[in-house]
Formats: sequence, structure tokens, C-alpha cells
Amino acid sequence: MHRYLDVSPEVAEALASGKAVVALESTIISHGMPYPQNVETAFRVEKVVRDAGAVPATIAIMGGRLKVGLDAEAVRSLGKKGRDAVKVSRRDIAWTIANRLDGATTVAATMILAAMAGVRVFATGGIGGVHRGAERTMDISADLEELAATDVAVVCAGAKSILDLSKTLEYLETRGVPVIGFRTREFPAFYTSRSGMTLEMRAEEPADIARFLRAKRDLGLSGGVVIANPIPPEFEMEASVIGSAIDRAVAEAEAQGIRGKETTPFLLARVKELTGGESLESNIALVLNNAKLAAMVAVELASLA
Ligand code: PSU
Ligand code: MN
Repeated sequence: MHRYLDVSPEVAEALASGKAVVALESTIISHGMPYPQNVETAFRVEKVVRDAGAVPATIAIMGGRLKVGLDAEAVRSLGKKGRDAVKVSRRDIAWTIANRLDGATTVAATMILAAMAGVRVFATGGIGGVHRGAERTMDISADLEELAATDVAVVCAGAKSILDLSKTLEYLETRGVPVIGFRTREFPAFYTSRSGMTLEMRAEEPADIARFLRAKRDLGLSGGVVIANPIPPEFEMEASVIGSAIDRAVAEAEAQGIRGKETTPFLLARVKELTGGESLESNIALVLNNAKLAAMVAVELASLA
């Protein structure tokens, strides 16, 4: 096993015996939701994965060790630290290890650690993407380059419209990343199932997604996949409510000169403040929904291997 990597005994046993495993990220815990709902949600997500017959592997960096399968104490610690925890994307991994720091991993970094351990399916809320105004700022999430490179399927509810969703899909197309709608032909926009953006690939069942992942691997086509799973209708938000909160948050970020890795956490926190508890409830519901689908895909994939 990799010299910097600790795979928990439960995850290691599942991988060795070919059982289904689902990777879970930790920036969503530290930077994506407030305490204590973030910690509660992290534990609920793990339970949903187990109930669907897979083993959860929450991923982070603790004391400079790469952790695949995080214990409850570490989940609580990252949840309490919140935005004070180091947000670790690809570029930050080696630095975090060399300085023996704790870090919460983004989609990009979680994909890297999942692939290192041999985990191929990953559930989160939303992926990073091309920011609005990227033609001026060049702010494009490292998540997209990771999706182009690293062989992990990411189940998400699309992406928040803090991003330019049209440019995000163009980028993914250019970099050869398949985007599959689960029972939809429209790219979902996190809080709502609608973005107006059409997808060409639609799957009806987890087994269909597993067969696709198997074919991609058999062909030696490296790189990730986005599985876009719309928020359950009963938790969808009114497009105008969420839309105006996001517009305002984006304008404030620009006015305050927010840059670099701070941009996404700033926008997430502002949108949450501006929409109160409603957006948090939607956020939790869609993450649980994604965890369930990811577990079902992982179970199907394990049965094909
Ligand atoms: N979008 C969300 N919730 C999140 C994130 C994005 O709706 O929690 C987090 C994820 O960890 C994602 C990261 O990988 O932000 C992207 O950050 P950046 O844009 O700086 O690459
Ligand atoms: Mn960025």
C-alpha cells in the first residue's frame, strides 16, 4: 500500500473482497455546511451508503496522513473546524502531508485519494466548475481537470449556478468527460432539477451506469464521469428565490475582491445566509439522495467484476 495512505480496516477488507465501496468527500463537511448539521449529515450519508449495501469511505488528510475511511472523531473535528480547516485540492496534497496538517479534501483531491486506494464510485453534493466571469478571472475549479484525468465516477446533483453551467459543460465536453443524467436529460442545477442545459446521455437504472463504467474501463479510457442526479422534487427550491440569492452572492464576492480557493466557500456561505434554512434542508436531502444512487451503482459494479 502507498506509504502515505491509511485505508481503514473496514474499507480495506471490502476492497480486498471485491465489495462495493463509495468514496465521500470532506470539504462538503468543513466548507459546505454549518456545524453541527455538517457532522450529522456526514454520519447520515455513511448510513445511507451502508443501508444500500456498500461500505462508505469518507476521505480527508489527518496529521499529514491520507485517510480513506475516516473515523467519527476525525469527522467531528473537521466539522467543528469548518472554514478554518485547510481546503485541500490537488495542488495542496503534498504540502499538507509534508507539514503534517489536517485537511478536508475537495472533489478533485477526494478523487485522487479514492483512485489511489482503488475506490471507483464517489458521492458528493455538487462539483466545482467554470465560474461566472471566468473569461476575465480564469477561475476554473481543479475538479474539472481531475474529472478529465482520474478514473472515478462522481455522483452529484449537477453544479450550483454560482457557476457558469454552460461553460462548465463545454469544458467537460472538451476534456472528454461523460456527463450522464440519471432519469433526466437536463443537467440539474443542485437546488433545482432545471438548468435549461440538455444532456445527451441518460440512464434509467444503476445497472445501466455500472455497465457503462465497465465498458469505459475495459476500453482503457481513463478519466472520470459525472453522474448527474437531480434533487428529489419535494426538496427543490423556487428558481427565483435561489437565483436572486446566488446573483447577490456573486456580486458581493466580486465587490469584495474574493479570489482563488476562497471564492467557492464564500459563495456557499453567502447563499446559505441569504436563503436561511431552506437551502440547507435541500442541500442535505440531495446529498443523501446522491449517496444512495452511488451505493446502488457501486453494488452493481461489484457484481460485474
Ligand atoms: N460546491 C458545492 N458544495 C461544496 C463544494 C462545491 O455546492 O461543498 C466544494 C467541493 O469540495 C468542491 C469544491 O470540490 O468546493 C470546489 O472548490 P473550487 O471551486 O475552489 O475548486
Ligand atoms: Mn477556483
